[in-house]
Amino acid sequence: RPGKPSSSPFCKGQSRGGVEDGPERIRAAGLQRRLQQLGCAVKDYGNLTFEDMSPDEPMGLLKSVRAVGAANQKLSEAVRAVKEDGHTAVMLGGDHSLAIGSIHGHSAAVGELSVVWVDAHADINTPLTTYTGNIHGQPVSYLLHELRSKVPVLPNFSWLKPCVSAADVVFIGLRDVDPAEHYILKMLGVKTFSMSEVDQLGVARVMEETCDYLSARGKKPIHLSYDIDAIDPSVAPATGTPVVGGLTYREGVYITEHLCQTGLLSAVDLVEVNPLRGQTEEDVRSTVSTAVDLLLGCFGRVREGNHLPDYRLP
Ligand code: DIR
Ligand code: MN
Ligand code: MN
Ligand code: MN
Repeated sequence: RPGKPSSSPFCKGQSRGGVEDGPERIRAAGLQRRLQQLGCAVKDYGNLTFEDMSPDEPMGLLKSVRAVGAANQKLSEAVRAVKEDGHTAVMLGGDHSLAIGSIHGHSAAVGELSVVWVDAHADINTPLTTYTGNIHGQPVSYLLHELRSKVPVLPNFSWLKPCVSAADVVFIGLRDVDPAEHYILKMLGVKTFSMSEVDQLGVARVMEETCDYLSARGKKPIHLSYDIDAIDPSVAPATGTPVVGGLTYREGVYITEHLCQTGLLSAVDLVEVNPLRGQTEEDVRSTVSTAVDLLLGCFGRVREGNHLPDYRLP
């Protein structure tokens, strides 16, 4: 299974520095070697570099619009190229505004997608409903056909056309949803499994229902957009907007194992690892190590153990 990490050290979709250092920490934890041990052919496309867009004056509340738009245009092209080469794309962030380019590029290469969004937050504010102005709280609204008329054209975003249908998206792990976001989710009838449903159903049933729901509309390639803040801050504290009451390590990994088994996982984002937000080095290590394990789960690592097909006893 070829896996192709590329990374996007980009932080301007939110206001806390440090998240641009996530990719290097995830690499340093041995992601490439450990994917190779699973039998994956891995190519690291390296870090994308982003031009300075200053002055990038706020538009109303919206921060760093031009930088976010330009970065996502570049990322979209990069992900599209990886997919057109026939590989599974891995995008290491960086903040979650990067899902705009990642999902757009993925869809440009393969067509209609199913999107599984694992996050404490719904990231579906529009430029008009946001009260933080951070675009990492908005990427889903930019991508949905149904919200086209609710998202004004912004500078450096004219390349972006909505490419995902609301019925092809499932959210898992929600526990911090703004009123306008909740209204949008209900209005569009988006499938969500908040932490309440994870508690009620258990993660196994959540994943079964997720896959049944998505496959009822046809087996489309799956884009997994994984925000590390979906995981409980006791395990993954080094992130910009931690929220108590999150997924356990085991629930978090189970999601990736189940999606891997569908054979449809086509691209993965792993975002919002922020080494500067840990109180201690152990906080950062635990967060990064969880991120690596989530990615390994996406590429076939199972907890019962793995061996390569050509393994022989000595
Ligand atoms: C909030 C927080 N809903 C916002 N969102 C976050 O800024 O729109 N997303 N932290 O990751
Ligand atoms: Mn997010
Ligand atoms: Mn989040
Ligand atoms: Mn399934």
